[in-house]
Amino acid sequence: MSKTELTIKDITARAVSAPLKNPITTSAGIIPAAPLVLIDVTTDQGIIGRSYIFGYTPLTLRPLVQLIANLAPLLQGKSVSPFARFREFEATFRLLGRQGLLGMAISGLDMAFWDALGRAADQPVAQLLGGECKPLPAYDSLGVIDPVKDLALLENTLEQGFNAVKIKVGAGDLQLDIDTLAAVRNVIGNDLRLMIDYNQSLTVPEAIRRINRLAEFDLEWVEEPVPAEDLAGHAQVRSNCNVAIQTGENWWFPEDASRAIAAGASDYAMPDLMKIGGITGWNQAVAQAKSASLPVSSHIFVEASAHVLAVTANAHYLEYLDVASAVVSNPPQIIDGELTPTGPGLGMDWDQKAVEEYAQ
Ligand code: SMN
Ligand code: MG
Repeated sequence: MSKTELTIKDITARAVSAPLKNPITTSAGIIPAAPLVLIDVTTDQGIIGRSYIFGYTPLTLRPLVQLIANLAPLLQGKSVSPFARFREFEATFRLLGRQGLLGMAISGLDMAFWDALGRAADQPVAQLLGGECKPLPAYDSLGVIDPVKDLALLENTLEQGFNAVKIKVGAGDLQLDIDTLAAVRNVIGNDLRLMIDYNQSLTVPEAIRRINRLAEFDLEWVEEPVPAEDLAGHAQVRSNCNVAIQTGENWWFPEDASRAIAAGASDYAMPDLMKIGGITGWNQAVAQAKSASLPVSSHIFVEASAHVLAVTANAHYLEYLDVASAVVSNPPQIIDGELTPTGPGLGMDWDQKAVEEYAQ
């Protein structure tokens, strides 16, 4: 073991319900506050690595905390080597498989390991990986927009200098999508890039019908029009529409990226750090996306995503959907619609008072 190698001493996981600036509204339901598990990996050398994972529903919080606590004895005394731990997790859980809560826990631990390595080197993770901490183009990610009541949200998007915005659609019929997009374009004009996210709510024929009708709104991409696991369905939508199809937030580990790319399911890729296998899994997935010429955007996890996008060959957009700023003492700042990764590590520290206040 080299002199500078970090070793894992202990792991703690705490559940919080972090208030959001706006509830996350989707065609598949509303998330009123962010159900997060905060992970701290302490090392024998005194460095602490931090990350968080997003449970989607409060129902996952206790099981995730327990699962991470159960993983701790498997990790204690081992080196903070994300690559070695990633391979070991894959072998250890070969029979069970890594999808679901276990995959979220593994991915969260991987992010915390990278944070610890960055802190030990006193470097941002982006630099540790060989990249530069430069501003990255971001898009403002909004929920379902009421074409009358919610237009103030878009004014805020413009004030922050974003060049792109995403809204979630599919909560009603095609006419509601048309009314919403017309109202949104009316506020943002024709220069801003506009993405829409169906959150898997349509059938293949309905997706083809709607997307072709909505193409006049000059869409940057249409995200997950049909169920995420229906790769053939996404490929069918793609070949029948003239708008780029975006998927990836539900790819589990780099192997799912391979399957989606092989099926021709997507024009673009947006892996989620918590499902793709953390930073280690991200790097393996985006190498495939680059080879297949798929531009790569991120999915939530604003802080860590900025670091990995800095070393993603085909980087496209960072999704600005901030779920953790209520419990982070130094939340990421959008400047002129862009975000720059900050360190050391992933550049995130907990606001201890807020963590206690929102503890679950
Ligand atoms: C999303 C993000 C976070 C929670 C629910 C849904 C979404 C997105 O699909 O792409 O922003
Ligand atoms: Mg989405």
